[in-house]
Amino acid sequence: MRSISKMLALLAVVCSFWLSTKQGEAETRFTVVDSSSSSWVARGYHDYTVSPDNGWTFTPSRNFDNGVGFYISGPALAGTTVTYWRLNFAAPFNALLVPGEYADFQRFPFQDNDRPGLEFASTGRLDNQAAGTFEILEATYGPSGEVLTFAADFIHYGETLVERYAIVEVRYNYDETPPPVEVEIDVEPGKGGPKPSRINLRSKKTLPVAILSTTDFDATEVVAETVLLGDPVLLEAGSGIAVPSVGGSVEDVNGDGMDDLLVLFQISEISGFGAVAPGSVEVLLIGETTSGTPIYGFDNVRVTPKKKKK
Ligand SMILES: [Ca+2]
Ligand SMILES: [Ca+2]
Repeated sequence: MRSISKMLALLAVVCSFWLSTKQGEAETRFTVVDSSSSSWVARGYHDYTVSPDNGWTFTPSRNFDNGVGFYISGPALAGTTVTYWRLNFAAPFNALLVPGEYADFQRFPFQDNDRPGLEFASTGRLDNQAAGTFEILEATYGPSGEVLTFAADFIHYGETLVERYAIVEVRYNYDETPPPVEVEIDVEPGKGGPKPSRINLRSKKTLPVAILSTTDFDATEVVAETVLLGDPVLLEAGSGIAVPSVGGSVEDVNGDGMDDLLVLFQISEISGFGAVAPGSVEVLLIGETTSGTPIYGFDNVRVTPKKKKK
């Protein structure tokens, strides 16, 4: 069993590794996916997106119904006249806004106590009444309740008329990458039993590593081309670089009736890039599934030749 503190240290390695490969994916934008020309607020805009990239400012706030508001302003895009959008979301009963679907809203702040509320306004325009549904994908808050990250999609019917529709998405510091999932891996499956498998750094062969399926996880969904392997200690120290797999195949390596993914690494590359070195006792494997979920797993190893004595 791995101790908690060691586990946390390893997780920190995984996370810093992920940040280094995934940074810059947090997204801030306001998009009118589509709207009808009779939508008073969205004005028939479609495929319309503003973001900090084109000089727009996103200012989140907390509204008096315990919900979340946004004031989004900037220079009008070519062919449009809007210089600000205003949004206010609220859950029924003044509850904290959390991820989920909020059907059948009314216009904020005039919604009934047991109904969700949404305000959707643009430069000089606001409907008297509104209907529709919004979905909160993410809402996270800081210590004083300030909005840290937020993502929502909604369909808005101006004056409650479905022909006056607008389909809108808002993202604020939102990172769509799902959190990493720990998976079970086995270096050189079937060899050495429960003992750590041996890696001979002088070998010209490939090193097979199995990513094992469980009832909760289908390893065959891992994309072999995304899989990297290295000693977490060396990766964190920056003295080694994780190496990519050179191929993968689907087979049930442990005979439990569930297909696993067997990925191969060129041992000469592992050695050449210092991904594993004499003295390594553990390897970290990372990768992604077809749906983009990051995965990681650890296995103990023994490495030969051993470190030279000084
Ligand atoms: Ca093994
Ligand atoms: Ca299996």
